[in-house]
Formats: sequence, structure tokens, C-alpha cells
Amino acid sequence: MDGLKEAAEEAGRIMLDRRGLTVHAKGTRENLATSADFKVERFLRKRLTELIPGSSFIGEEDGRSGDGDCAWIVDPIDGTANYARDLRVSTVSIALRKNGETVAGIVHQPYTDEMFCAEKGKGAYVNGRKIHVSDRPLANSMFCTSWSAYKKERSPMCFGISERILPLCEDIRRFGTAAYELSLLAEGKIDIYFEAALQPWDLAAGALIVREAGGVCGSVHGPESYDGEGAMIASNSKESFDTIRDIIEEEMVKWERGDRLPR
Ligand code: LIP
Repeated sequence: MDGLKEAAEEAGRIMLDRRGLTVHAKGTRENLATSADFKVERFLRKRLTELIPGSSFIGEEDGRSGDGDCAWIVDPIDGTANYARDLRVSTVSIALRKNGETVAGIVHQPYTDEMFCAEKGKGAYVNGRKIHVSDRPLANSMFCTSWSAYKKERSPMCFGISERILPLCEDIRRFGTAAYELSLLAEGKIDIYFEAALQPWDLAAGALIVREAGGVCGSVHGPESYDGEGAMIASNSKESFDTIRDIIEEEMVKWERGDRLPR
């Protein structure tokens, strides 16, 4: 874990250096990549595959290399839109999977010097301090969600979900980096979470950190049924998970039937 933390710290330092920064859109106009995303990913691909010889590497920007049973799943800058605008809320997200199971995860927020880590079966920590999800009931929960910026055809469904969950909880937040939002849930600062379309590198580390902090992570099919891509639900308790899961499933079904078409 020490080598992994050092790599994440170094990646954070590379991220903070904005000299010569360039930004471009990939695929859709709102899905951005910067020169720093590529720099951080190149650094981590080399450093992490040296840490475990023979390991493979899957990065958001340059894809897969290697085919070892141990795989690093990396988002070099999660929250690239924040980064491009210098909003100072972005993270480096690193997960290690062995034979398909996530066994270690790190989320580093270099602007605040927060390092969230978890190893399977060993609990979750921020900067060495053990963390746990909150015990707030749904009525006192802070809901973190997004409205599917990259796949806007799903936005009506996401707004429908927000419209139904807001009256049941305290308020809604959106930080713009899924990895950080999940880490904040693990630390007990926010309590429930939903995002409609995530990729494995956005969530692999965060999901382990939530579970190791005593939280529940899954899909509309229930906790533990998450295969690392698509819609994700997370919560501080099974009770809140079940309540929001039912709402999310109903709104997804409506959307799939065409009842909630984009305006
Ligand atoms: C982003 C996430 C963000 C989510 C976007 C995207 P990127 O990652 O962290 O929370 O809403 O769909 O996946 O593109 O900044 O690495």
C-alpha cells in the first residue's frame, strides 16, 4: 500500500502543475480530456506496472495494456471538467483488481491533500484515520447525484429521480468527481448517492472505499450486483439503499418506456 500511496501523491503533484495545459473534447463537447490527464496516466501506467510486475493497466485515456490477472483501473483525473476550469475539486482514482475482484483502492484529492484508501477486509481510511459511513436516517441525508452530463438523453430520468428523492432527504450536492463523492460518503459527510452512467475507472476505487467503510454499493438489481459499469447507487445504510433503489428503478422503467422523453 505504501508504494501505491506514493504513486498517487506523485500523480497529484503532476496534476497540480498546469504549465502548458491544453484541453480538448473527446466524443461529445462536454466530455473533456486535458494534457494533464495524459501526463498523469502515462506516469501511473509505468509506475504501477513496475510495482506489480506482469500486471495489466486500464486507464481512462489510453485504454488497456497487458493481460495479467492483476489489473490497475485508473482515472488519472476524475473531475476533468472541474480541472479544465480550475475549480480545484478533482481526484486521482486507482483501483487494483485481482481475478476480477477489487482488492485495493485509493482516491487522492491533491487540492485538499486528502488520501482515501481501502484494502479488502481491512477497513477504509483517510490520511491514516479510520472512516465510517454516517448513521443518518434518510430524512437527514445529503444526496449526491448528477444529471448525466455526458449522456444527456438520460437527464430527464435523472431529474425525475432528484425530484422524488429531494423531498425525502435534506438536500442535494454535486461535486463533479464520482470518486470523491463516493469517498465523502465513506467518510460520513454525505449519505446517499446515484449516478446514471459511470465507467469502471470512475468508481472502482470509490466503491471499495464505501464498502470498507460499512456502506452499501450496488445497482438497481441490489447491493453487490454491480459489475463496474452503468448506473450506480450507494448509501450509508441498507434501509436508505432499498428506498432510493425502488424510486430509481421506477424512474428507469418510465424512461425506458418513453414516459420521460427529453424536452
Ligand atoms: C466524470 C465523473 C463525474 C461524472 C461523469 C464522469 P471524468 O469523470 O467523475 O462525476 O458525472 O460522468 O464520469 O470524465 O471527469 O474523468
